[in-house]
Amino acid sequence: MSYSFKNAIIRLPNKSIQNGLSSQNLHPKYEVIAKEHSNYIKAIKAAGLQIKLLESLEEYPDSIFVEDPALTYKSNVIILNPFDPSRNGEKNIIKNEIKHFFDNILFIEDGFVEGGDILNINNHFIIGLSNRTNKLGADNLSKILQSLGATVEICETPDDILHFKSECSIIDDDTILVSNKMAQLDYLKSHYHLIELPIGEEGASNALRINDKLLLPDGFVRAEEMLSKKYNIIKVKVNEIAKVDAGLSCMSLRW
Ligand code: CIR
Repeated sequence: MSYSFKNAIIRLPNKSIQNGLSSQNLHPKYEVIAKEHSNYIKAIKAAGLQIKLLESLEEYPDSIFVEDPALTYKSNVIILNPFDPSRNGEKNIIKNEIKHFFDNILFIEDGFVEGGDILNINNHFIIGLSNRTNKLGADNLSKILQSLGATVEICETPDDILHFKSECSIIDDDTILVSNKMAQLDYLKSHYHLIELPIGEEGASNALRINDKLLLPDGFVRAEEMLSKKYNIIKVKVNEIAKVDAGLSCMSLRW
């Protein structure tokens, strides 16, 4: 199952996060990020994962978002190629931190791909083309994943959504939680059961299913109402983290 995990890598927050990339030019406060991050760690532990904590990296403002420079699949780790120059160097650091946990390490050498654009459902991957992931990168990742036995579909990410997964998440084997914009994608509509969140609650669509728990961004009353009947929800506040366009999935790498 694509949400059955035992381990997670999480990077401790850095003070320079206040200068992280932000589409709205916002500057989150380190102290508030640190509090949200520490609650995030508690939630990941409550979902049953062993956590390997990585040292913070002041020279990379967005480096707590460890999902973007690497992808895990079975006993493999694929080092990706982040598009933004301020983030690209993260890949060389995480490579050395993560390689010991996997049998096989592979690399995207040409083209750009960020982990936020990769949705994994069992042995299938959807790669979203975005301002961060281009066709060359997606094609190269697709070749690697297929060589490992996976199937791949490449889709467009709707305009003005940073990453494909910014507004969708796997919450069951055949079920994807989506914002209204993501619900319009033909590929998703025709292949999966979609749970569409109301307009105004897009922020809840980057949820994180881990084992029998569903981590849900706090503050989305209707999303909670819709999901709490079926899912065992842990609410996690990410208001400050959202100022740098990030959410729950990007702060850990799971396997
Ligand atoms: C960035 O723009 O790269 C960071 N400020 C946010 C990255 C969020 N990553 C993700 O959703 N996978």
